Amino acid sequence: MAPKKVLAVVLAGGEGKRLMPLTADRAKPAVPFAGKYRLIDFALSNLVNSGYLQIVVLTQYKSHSLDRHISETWRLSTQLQNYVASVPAQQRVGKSWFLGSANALYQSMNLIDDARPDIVVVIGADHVYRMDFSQMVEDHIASGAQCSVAAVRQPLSMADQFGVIETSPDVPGRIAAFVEKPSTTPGLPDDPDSFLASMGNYVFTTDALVEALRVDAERLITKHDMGGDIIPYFVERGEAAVYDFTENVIPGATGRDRRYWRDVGTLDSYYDAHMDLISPLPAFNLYNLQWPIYTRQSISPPAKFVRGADDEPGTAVDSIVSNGAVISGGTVSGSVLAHDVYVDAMSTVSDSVIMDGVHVGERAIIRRAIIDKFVQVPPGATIGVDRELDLARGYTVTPSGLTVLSKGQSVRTG
Ligand code: ADQ
Repeated sequence: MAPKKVLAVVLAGGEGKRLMPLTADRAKPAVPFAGKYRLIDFALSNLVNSGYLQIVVLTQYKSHSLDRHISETWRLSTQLQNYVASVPAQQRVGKSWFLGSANALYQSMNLIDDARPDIVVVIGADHVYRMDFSQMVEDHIASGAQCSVAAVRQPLSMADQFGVIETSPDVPGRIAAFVEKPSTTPGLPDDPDSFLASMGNYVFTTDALVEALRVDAERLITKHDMGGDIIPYFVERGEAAVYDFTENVIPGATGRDRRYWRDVGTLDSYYDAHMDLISPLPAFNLYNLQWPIYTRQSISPPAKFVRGADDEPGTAVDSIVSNGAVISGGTVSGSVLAHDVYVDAMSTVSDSVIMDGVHVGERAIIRRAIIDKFVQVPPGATIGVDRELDLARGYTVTPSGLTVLSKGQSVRTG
């Protein structure tokens, strides 16, 4: 059988309200992650490592830093007709911007017409994981379905954040019911505390997808949403199959890392995903170079650890420290430091995510915090030490007690 031609579409236009203030100034897929990446690097690396090199990224909301990152980082060989193209909303169909994720695809139908693929792989851009999509495509073709939905088990308490899949008792692998973000759902027969969640990654047979988008566009009652409208359309017709993520095999992935998938749509899950990186045997292994995660190469010099003004050594333990960081005295623990972070003498940074260019002044204390780029923490300042004080100073404090500072936010002392 001739190999199928595959076009990959990355949905990257969502607003990411639950990641505010990190998304105040950038699209969610452009949010920095793990010191040197942007969230979209995981989706794009997975596609490229799967062998899919014709990729369009549909953008809309505050897409400048996302577009810049894609054009600077993701240049594939155009001579071989390979590309990662960032495509903004263009009002090609009527005068509206993208009304939902399905409408983003509908308005971008010209890209499908141009590429003439047999199969369209549609994925989100806000998850941390490794996945070989070619295995899902093979499964899709073998199943005879028109649409396949990648699925992973999640705890029952999270049903309201995901599409919930019920499989058919009669036809193995078929989806019998799909409900987008229900308030509750029953547990699985063999695992009553879990349900089967859609990962927001889909494989479609091209003609069927085009028809589904056309039908959706003409409907009066629709949110033009992939999870809310397009997947239920295929399920109602008995044409949707489930793809079990735990069957996916990644070279070099072992232990817990083999099944790692995390939605980083909230500040707490974004923080937790960072903490998953830093233990000696991490839940997610960035160091598996058999399935590399690609990103932009920085020109920053190597990280440096030196004695501070008090002659005490600068240290970092159970932490990731990126290029350009200088730990000049001070103690860093359980944290992820991005490029060009400066930590001054007698300060402590613990259990925190610190982004590019942040300067931590002498004797400052930072605990359980996410600090966006270029924040200058003055000497003696505290962040994450006193919840009421943090709120009074205008910082974001999550229900679980994380303190979050936005890009360049000014920090007051006293
Ligand atoms: P959500 O992630 O909540 O749930 P959504 O907000 O539509 O769904 O985002 C999905 C992807 O589409 C994201 O990458 C987002 O950036 C993008 N997107 C959203 N609106 C867009 C628009 N107008 N234009 C372009 N891109 C847009 C989805 C599924 C669930 C599934 C979870 C898994 O709907 O069924 O369980 O993903 O996290």
